[in-house]
This record gives sequence, structure tokens and C-alpha cells, in this order.
Amino acid sequence: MAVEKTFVMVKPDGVQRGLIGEVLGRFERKGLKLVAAKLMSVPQSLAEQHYAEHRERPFFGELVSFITSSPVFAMVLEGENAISVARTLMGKTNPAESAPGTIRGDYGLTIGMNIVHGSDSPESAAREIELWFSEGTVSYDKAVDVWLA
Ligand code: DAT
Ligand code: MG
Repeated sequence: MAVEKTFVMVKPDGVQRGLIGEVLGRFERKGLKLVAAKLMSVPQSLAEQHYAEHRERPFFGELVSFITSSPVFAMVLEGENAISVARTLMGKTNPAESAPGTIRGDYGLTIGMNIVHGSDSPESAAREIELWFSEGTVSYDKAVDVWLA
């Protein structure tokens, strides 16, 4: 078992639709610990760096303009296998194919507005946490930790 940190973000559609609490609540109830969070407008340069792996894709421009169109709620979550656990709770990239019970499966309709982002690997998590939270994260114990792992 490995304690990991992962970068998760409620995208502009999720913020506009009032789903920050719903999304964060799902991760909290799963047992992941919030160790950093902020509501913020995304500068163009940050958006381009965040989605750098998709730079050559035809939808890159749309991706950047969407993520900069309205504030996002950025966070870092910590826990055993946090990276893959968060991805499982999110569901498949395309909400039309995401299983009911997942965030995208329950709340999303189209791939362009799929509510939530989560790091897809330890390398991505490290890169994205440094990119979005260069100020660092918070380290603290919770009494419930002993009942989770
Ligand atoms: P994920 O967000 O599940 O990690 P990804 O990294 O492959 O998915 O893509 C990043 C985002 O880009 C995704 O959340 C929605 C958008 N996207 C992906 N594939 C797309 C496509 N074929 N057309 C339009 N947008 C797409
Ligand atoms: Mg991705």
C-alpha cells in the first residue's frame, strides 16, 4: 500500500452548476483527505501548461478556453492509492460512457464538460501538484485515519 497525493479540480461547469460540495463530499466520504484547496480563475499560461500533453490534439484550444472561462476549484487529496481511487470515483472521460454512481456518470452529459479533472499517474500527480500548488500542501493527522488503512 502507498499513501499518494493527487491533484483534483472541479472544472468551470461543476463550479457553475453548484457541484463543488457534491464532488468534494464524494472524495471525503471515500476517505481521501483534503490537504490543499482553492477557488481560482485560471491564467492562460497555467491552462496551457496543465494540458500540455494534449497540445497537438484538435480540441486543445477548446480545452484551454473552457478551463479559463470561469473559476475552478483546485485541490489536492491524499490517501492510500489516492490517484487511481480518485479516477475510479470520477468515471470514464466521456460522461456518455461513465457508469452511474461515478461523478461523471451521475452529473455529466458531454465530453467537453465532464465536471472534474484528476491526475492519471504518479508522474502527472507530482507535476500537477507542483504546477497548481507551488506554495505546498498541508500535513495533518485525523483521528479517523486509523480506521481507513
Ligand atoms: P481525463 O480528463 O479523463 O484524464 P484526458 O486527459 O484524455 O481525459 O483529456 C483531458 C480532457 O480533454 C477531458 O477531460 C475532456 C477533453 N477531451 C478528451 N478527449 C476529447 C475529445 N475527443 N474531444 C473533446 N474533448 C476531449
Ligand atoms: Mg487526463
